[in-house]
Amino acid sequence: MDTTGTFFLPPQNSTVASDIDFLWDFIYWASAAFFVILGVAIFYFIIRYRRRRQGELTTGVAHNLPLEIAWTVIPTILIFFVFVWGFKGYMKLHIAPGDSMEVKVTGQKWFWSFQYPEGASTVNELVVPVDKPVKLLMSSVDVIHSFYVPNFRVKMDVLPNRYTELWFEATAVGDYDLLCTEYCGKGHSEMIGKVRVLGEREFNEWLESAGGMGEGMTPAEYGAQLFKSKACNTCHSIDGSKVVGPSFLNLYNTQQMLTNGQPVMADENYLRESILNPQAKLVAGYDPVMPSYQGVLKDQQIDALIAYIKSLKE
Ligand code: HEC
Ligand SMILES: [Cu+2]
Repeated sequence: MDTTGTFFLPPQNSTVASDIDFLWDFIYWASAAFFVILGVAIFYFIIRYRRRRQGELTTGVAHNLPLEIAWTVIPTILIFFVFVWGFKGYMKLHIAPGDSMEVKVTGQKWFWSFQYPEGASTVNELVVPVDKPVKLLMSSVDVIHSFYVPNFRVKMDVLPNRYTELWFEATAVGDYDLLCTEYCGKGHSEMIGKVRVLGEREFNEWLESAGGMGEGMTPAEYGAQLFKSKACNTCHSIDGSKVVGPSFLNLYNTQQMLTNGQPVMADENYLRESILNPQAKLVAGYDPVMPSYQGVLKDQQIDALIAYIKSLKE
């Protein structure tokens, strides 16, 4: 893929950019070529067939079938090519691949905000992984805005009371301009954001550390929410009653008896290990049925669950 900018636009950094530029260039150069051909022909005819003498008559040619056919068929073929190529590109641009990552975009006077399904949220900075399709579900809370990333060659209006969609797949790591291209009031020209494309690993690290998870909550409150949303509550109680697994009430910093007869202190490291590798230390009197949450919970979520367990004291 070409990574140098064109005369009109910055480098192509998405999977659709080269197709779009190709069609644009085709229309541009076809127009330029016909402009020159027609201009030259007009001047040639003006001079060649000018009236030289008083009373001179123009030649009697009124019709030329081959010429008529040529200037009907050639433009038709060109326009048909533009239509087919354009329609293919239109479909590609408007149907996001099924495995797209989805981000909710909100346009507002005069900034952009982004909400990730994992809970993170950012303002004026859309962080995405490279080489992965990203689908944006967009709406506005006030007037019409328009989401435009020149490097990706994608643009879509963002409307109040309705969702619009846009997708792209970035092909290079880097920071790209994000502009509002619908005049939306006095701060319109300040409505500038950035798309930050990261490598897959860096993106996952970013997502993990993005302060958005459990935003506005204390770690223990966020942990209480995860206790339900991650289904810990199907096997653990918080009122001291024994269910499938031990209760979390008064668990922190107490001695637990393991199946191998060894006592263990339920400190932070033990709680962490119990969540990531439950079979490593089995609590006496229980079956080894707890699933591992390795790869399911992010570090920050494990911290929140531990904070929640610590808060369950009588
Ligand atoms: C399918 C049932 C089940 C689910 C779901 C489950 N656990 Fe467990 N858990 C158990 C059982 C059974 C034990 C005791 C045996 C053992 O140590 O693995 C246990 C043990 C534990 C322990 C050690 C308790 C102690 O008394 O020492 C912790 C901490 C724990 N689970 C946390 C969690 C968290 C956090 C979640 C949710 C993210 C969760 N569990 C989901 C069944 C479950
Ligand atoms: Cu705007």
